[in-house]
Amino acid sequence: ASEERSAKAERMFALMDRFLKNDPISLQNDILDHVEYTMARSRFSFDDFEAYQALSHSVRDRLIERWHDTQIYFKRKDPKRIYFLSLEFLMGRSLSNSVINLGIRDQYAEALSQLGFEFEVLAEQEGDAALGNGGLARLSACQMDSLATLDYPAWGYGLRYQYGLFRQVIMDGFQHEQPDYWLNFGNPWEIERIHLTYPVKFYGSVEDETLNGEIYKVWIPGEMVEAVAYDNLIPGYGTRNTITLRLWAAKPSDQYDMESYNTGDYINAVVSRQKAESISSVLYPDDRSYQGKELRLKQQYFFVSASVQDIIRRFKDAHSNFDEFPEKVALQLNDTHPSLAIVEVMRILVDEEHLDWNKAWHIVCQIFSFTTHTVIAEGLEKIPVDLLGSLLPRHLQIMYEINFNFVEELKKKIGLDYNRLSRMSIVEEGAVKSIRSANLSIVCSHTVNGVSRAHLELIKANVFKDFYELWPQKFQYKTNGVTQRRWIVVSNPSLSSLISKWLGTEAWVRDVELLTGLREYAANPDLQLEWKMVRKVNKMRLAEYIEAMSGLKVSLDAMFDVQIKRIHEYKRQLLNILGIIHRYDCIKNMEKSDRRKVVPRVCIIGGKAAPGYEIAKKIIKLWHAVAEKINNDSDVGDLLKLVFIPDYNVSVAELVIPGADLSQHISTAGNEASGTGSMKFLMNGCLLLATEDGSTVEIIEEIGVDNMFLFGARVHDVPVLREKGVDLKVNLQFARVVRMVRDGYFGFKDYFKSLCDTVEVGKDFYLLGSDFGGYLEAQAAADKTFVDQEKWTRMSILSTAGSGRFSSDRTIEDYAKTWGIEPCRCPF
Ligand code: 6GP
Repeated sequence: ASEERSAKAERMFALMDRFLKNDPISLQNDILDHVEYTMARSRFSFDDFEAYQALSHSVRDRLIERWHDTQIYFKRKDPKRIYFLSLEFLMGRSLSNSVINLGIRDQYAEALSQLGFEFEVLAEQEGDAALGNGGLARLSACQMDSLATLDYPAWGYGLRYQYGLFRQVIMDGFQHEQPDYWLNFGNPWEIERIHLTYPVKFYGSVEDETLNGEIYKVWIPGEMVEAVAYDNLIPGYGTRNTITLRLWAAKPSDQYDMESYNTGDYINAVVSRQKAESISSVLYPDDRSYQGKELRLKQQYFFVSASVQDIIRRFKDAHSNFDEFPEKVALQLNDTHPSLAIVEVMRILVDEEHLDWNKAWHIVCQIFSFTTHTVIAEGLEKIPVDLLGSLLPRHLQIMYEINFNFVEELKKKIGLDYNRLSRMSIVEEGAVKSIRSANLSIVCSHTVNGVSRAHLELIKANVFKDFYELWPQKFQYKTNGVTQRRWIVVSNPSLSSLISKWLGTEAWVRDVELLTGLREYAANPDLQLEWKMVRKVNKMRLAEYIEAMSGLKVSLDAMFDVQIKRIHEYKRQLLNILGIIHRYDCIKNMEKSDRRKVVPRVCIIGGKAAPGYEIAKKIIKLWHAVAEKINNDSDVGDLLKLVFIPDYNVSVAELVIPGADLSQHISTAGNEASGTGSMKFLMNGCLLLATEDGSTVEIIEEIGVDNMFLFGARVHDVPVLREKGVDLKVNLQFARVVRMVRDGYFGFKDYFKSLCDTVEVGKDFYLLGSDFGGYLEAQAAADKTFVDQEKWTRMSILSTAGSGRFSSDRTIEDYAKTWGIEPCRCPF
């Protein structure tokens, strides 16, 4: 038998003695083969979409080769692995990013052009994978790119939602939501692993079982579903390493439910079985409020349980002693959403692997690291105990036991300070008894990370003060970053070539600190000229998009002023609108001869409001109402134009960011945990108009306060200003613009009333009134600088030059130390 096996193996190796080739002819053959055999279209007749699909499959084949090699190499080397658990990943499109990371973009472009296709046109066929809401989810995607590029042995784990983030449609200026059934046309970027499944249990009861004289807890589930793995391959840049993002989909379980139905209602029995799939059907579109919904809790446990089972299975393939677990496994909790993983590991170690409690607890305490992405206590998750007890009865028992031990220890340290004990308890007693996911995560993790230095200071002083005082060494920060591969190389190829030309190397794509080398040429007229050309072409691209989308023609000489992000009161899109109304008002009241001095602006905004967030939806409507008036005012013409970019997502960002002159990051100080949009603009040489909030504090350190337009209250001013309020008599400009909206100058008087109320004296929680003056001054400074194009371009070059620290490569290097992992580079 063994002879037979080795003969077979040899035959296999003989067949697989080559890798796929990347010369244009081989690429063409592969693409056409996929047209014919995968798409089942004739190679003599296929359209752009089919060409895109075939192209993707040929790229995927190349990814698979590297992925296999990487996985085999990891298995052989058996390094400590990092498992990144996140309920959301905003991956966007895969095609361009993959071919750039594989280093075969030009070969593909050539191959396609000989077939009569254009790479860019085909790339536009791809839809976005929008399995996330906003900053947190896009950060996860950037970090996956860096983990692969830096050769870390990493796995991402998440949920394969059938419906991603809703599509935003604007009708009469109002937001409507449409389902994003993104898998409709198939997804060539994922690999379905039909045999890689785990059972996930829900409901039921817990019973005692005696085994060899010991009593163990056994969970008898009331429902069981199957988790099926879908692997998405994440290639590194400049390395063979290709890692896995494993997303789980829910399927009805065969193990549990295969007994025949004898109810006579066969059809309904099958239909109700099918309901299992609903667990992974839809992403919750609300990024900051926790609603205590059963389906959400099911989603969290479903993905966590499958992931933990997979991780333990992989560990047991190579090890038999759980003492080695912390040497081989690190788990990262991306916010509190995956915090049930802690309890799931405890449950498996104690109930299934039969480790004693203390030993299991000792292991758990060494493997988890937790990152929080918010600043406000109201944003923290709380799971009602009743809900948890019914859905996951054994987990509730384990949480109680962890909490009991924790509180006992705590009493020894701080005494019987009942207020503090009750604040720190994992269990919140109150009208609705709940589990505080954040407290659970802090108690059980070895590290608690903030996402910027300012964010860490805030959580130390506010939401997690008690814990910080108890365990100061646990609290750290890892400033967020974004990947320069997607946010410069993919989205702004001309800037990318220009940078490489002036630095004399492409090495910055892996070693982004090299961008500082641009500083010495910031005033060089030749670079300035080329820089301006590149920026102009990008503006042209954006202007074409705007015209195609809205019919509006915008002038390329105008300053393109952009604010794109989720719509939130704290992000103050309303401040932006009120500033525009003020600008409009000034233009209208100006002598005609003075209008020549006005710097023309195209104000662009984009972003989604959570479907149930009324005020955010009113902000969107106000933008449209103001745009309607201004854009149709012939008196104003090109001096001021307003554009709303609907359905803002990753691929739209890739188009908008390179074309922006100015971008706004104007949250009330103390509210934006970090902010990552600003980093993308910075890399692309867009100037920032910003408040000193979140990561902006660190951006100032890198590029200098003179290279941006800063304004507004600082964190420590905020409580004072809230207390004091602004006197609207003093702040006449603000009072006037709010009054214009209130009085129905833009129509919809009744509808906008509640929106205007949010900024009335005494209620203006986000301090639009007190920051208004500073905001207008910063805008005026931007206008003044824009007239001096030499200065503007120098500032723009210096922005890119100073953006290196905000690469997710640096973020991941920071995390790697915390996780205790080392690179594991697959040899070529
Ligand atoms: C966001 C933060 O608001 C943003 O400031 C930060 O840059 C980003 O996370 C990444 O750390 N938070 C979320 O998206 C969120 O859902 C619960 O927080």
